[in-house]
Amino acid sequence: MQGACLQAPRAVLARMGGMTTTLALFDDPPRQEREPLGPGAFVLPGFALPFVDELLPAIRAVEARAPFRHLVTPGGFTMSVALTNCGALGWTSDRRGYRYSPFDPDSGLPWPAMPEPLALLAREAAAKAGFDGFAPDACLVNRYAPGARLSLHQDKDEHDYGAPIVSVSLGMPAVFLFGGLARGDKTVRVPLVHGDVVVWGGEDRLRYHGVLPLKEAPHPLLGAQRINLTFRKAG
Ligand code: MD3
Ligand code: FE
Repeated sequence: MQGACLQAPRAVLARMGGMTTTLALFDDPPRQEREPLGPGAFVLPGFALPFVDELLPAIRAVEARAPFRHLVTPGGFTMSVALTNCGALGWTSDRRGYRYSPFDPDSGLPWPAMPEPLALLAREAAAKAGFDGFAPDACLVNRYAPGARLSLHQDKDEHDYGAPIVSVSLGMPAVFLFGGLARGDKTVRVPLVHGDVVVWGGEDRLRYHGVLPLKEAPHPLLGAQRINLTFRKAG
């Protein structure tokens, strides 16, 4: 729903003829088209909603060729988030390290091509946040079941930090943690719902970030899961 909101419902004070009355609002106030999180980071609430009918079948087609898997980190931990990729490059991890590769290590085949509706959404969202000409070569697809989380990290396996990252949230809501350039910096919590897009670039590109453990709150279209697409210029 386009009018869904970041803030909790709240009471609003209205002045009527010298009297102040409290109106309990049942609807959340409308969110702005573009909410800055930092000098180069913007939430675009509901920006992906007009694309969803095309995104879901495209994601299912990717998943059919490159199934979701739980990667192992170099430290030996199995990630609670399941991942697949599409595009020329895909991100993978094993005991040897993290890397982008043109091949799916499970099948030995190239990753599925980036479906056109996904590439178009990424390009339009980046432009809306002031990054014209974004041409991603990698799309990581993360799938969260209830309880899955992503601990605080930086995205620095890409070659060109000049390009932004575009993130699309689908399905169950999540609370995103947005930190600073050092791991210990304070974090702000950003609730993200189905259809929200976030664009991170410029001086915010290397900020630490993570996702709190997902609460069980089944979504009408996607059930008990959250899917996050992140578009990157990796090569
Ligand atoms: C902030 N995924 O896959 S994308 C990831 O919801 C990842 O699945 C999260 O972090 C998810 O690496 C959130 C949001 C994101 C991506 C890149 C960033 C936030 C960022 C780079 C700088 C600052
Ligand atoms: Fe990340």
